Amino acid sequence: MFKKILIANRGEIAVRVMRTCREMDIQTVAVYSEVDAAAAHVLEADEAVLLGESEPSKSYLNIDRIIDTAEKTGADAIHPGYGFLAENPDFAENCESSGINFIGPPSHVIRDLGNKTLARTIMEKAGVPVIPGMLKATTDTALLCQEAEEMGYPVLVKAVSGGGGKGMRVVSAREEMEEACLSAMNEAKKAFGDGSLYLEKCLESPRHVEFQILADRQGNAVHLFERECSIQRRHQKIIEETPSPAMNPSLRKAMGDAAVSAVLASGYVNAGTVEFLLDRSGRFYFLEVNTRLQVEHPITEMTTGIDLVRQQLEIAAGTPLPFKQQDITRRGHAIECRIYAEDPEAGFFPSPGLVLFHQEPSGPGIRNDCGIYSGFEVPMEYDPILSKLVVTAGTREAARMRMIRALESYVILGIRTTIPFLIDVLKSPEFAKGDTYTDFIERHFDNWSQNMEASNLARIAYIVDELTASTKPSAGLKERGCPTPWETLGEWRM
Ligand code: MV4
Repeated sequence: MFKKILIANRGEIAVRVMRTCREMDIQTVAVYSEVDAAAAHVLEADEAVLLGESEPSKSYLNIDRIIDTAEKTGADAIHPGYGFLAENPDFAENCESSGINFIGPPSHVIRDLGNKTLARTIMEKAGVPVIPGMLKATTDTALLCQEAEEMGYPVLVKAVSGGGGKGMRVVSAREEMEEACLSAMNEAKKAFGDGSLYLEKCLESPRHVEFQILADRQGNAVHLFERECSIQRRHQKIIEETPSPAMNPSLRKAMGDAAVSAVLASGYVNAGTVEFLLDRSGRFYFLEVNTRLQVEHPITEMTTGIDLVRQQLEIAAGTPLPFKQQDITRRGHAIECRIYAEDPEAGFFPSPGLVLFHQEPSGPGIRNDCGIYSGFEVPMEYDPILSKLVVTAGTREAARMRMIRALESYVILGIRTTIPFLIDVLKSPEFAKGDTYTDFIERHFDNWSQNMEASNLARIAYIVDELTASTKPSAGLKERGCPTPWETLGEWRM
């Protein structure tokens, strides 16, 4: 096993990876940018190295600096987390040629699966159902228009190097096709340096169901069941759960088998996710493979009892998987809510800044993977995720009620968060029924605003707490350099 691992990431996911390292007696190296000098992942690590200025290209995306830091600190492996360099084949290749173990799949597999038409071809050959559409990408708009005629509208224009909805356009009629192609091409070129496009038949209001997989270097592969991730906004997931309310045993068996076939066909090694779309009639189609540990991995951990980071490290170190498919069982229901520093009343605009007060929920069946603390200043430079609140309970309804209770007792003051929005989604009759589709938020929560009474209660509680000079362990306002009400109110007292 590795002796020392560099975590090339920040925030909650870097902290998450370090916790497993500590349990396995592996030393950890954090890397950070100027603005992150006091970030949670820096405090959690055994040692920490400054990468450079705060903009991502100078810090968390700086391949040369990160490899150099791994060499200088004597780290024998790098865990990339998610985002940043996690699915960059050049980074993985650079690690390989520097003799540092990249904790993820081989670089050539990341590269193959990052090419969406090549991925579709691999899956079709392996007998995995793919969405009807093209297997070759092009920049020729005339060819794309001709293909669309044959396929019939509506079609989806997608970027071959895409993912996450960038360079993607729904086209419902011939008149819009050429313009959609040109704008998608432009966007894809800017985002991925490659404007090649292909077409798929457009599925209407599908569910997003994905399977967690693990594959070792010896050629064994298993799945750890599904996650339902349909509740999202502009391709950013908000709530995930497992099991999927849409699933039944025969569909689960068919999709699980397809996920394992996808893994074996692509030469995949390490932890990964096979994404599917499930249409209203119950047919499923391969969408893409995510070649990383996903944000929503904890719900799989909480229901299967398997530490996915530990499995990633064991696989990377060459250990064969310790279980076979039939050994993997799961229990109960888990839900994850992503808590962002965003203002849900202002179009989910980022809301970075000083966290005045942070108090996590606790109790049975609650886990909070968190990257902030009272007094931490959330920087504006990065993804504004603050924490991932995960609950488990025996049934979906018990998990839903537990999540509402946990969200209602979660206090984050000083910045706007998505907590009040999440509470209303969890309480909605549509969520309670399990009617979760990819257009759920647009359809039911397009113009949401908060019940003022609830929002003021939290603020009043905080002010009373400060005014009564409580003995809470976090530093008071004054210690943090803010004037207290006693200094600003003059001689006036309630
Ligand atoms: C689709 C689709 C419908 N039909 N492809 C969005 C992100 C990208 N990875 C693929 N996406 C979609 N592809 C076909 N042929 C609908 C989506 C989609 C979606 C997929 C997963 C989760 C949320 C989504 C939200 C809107 C659209």
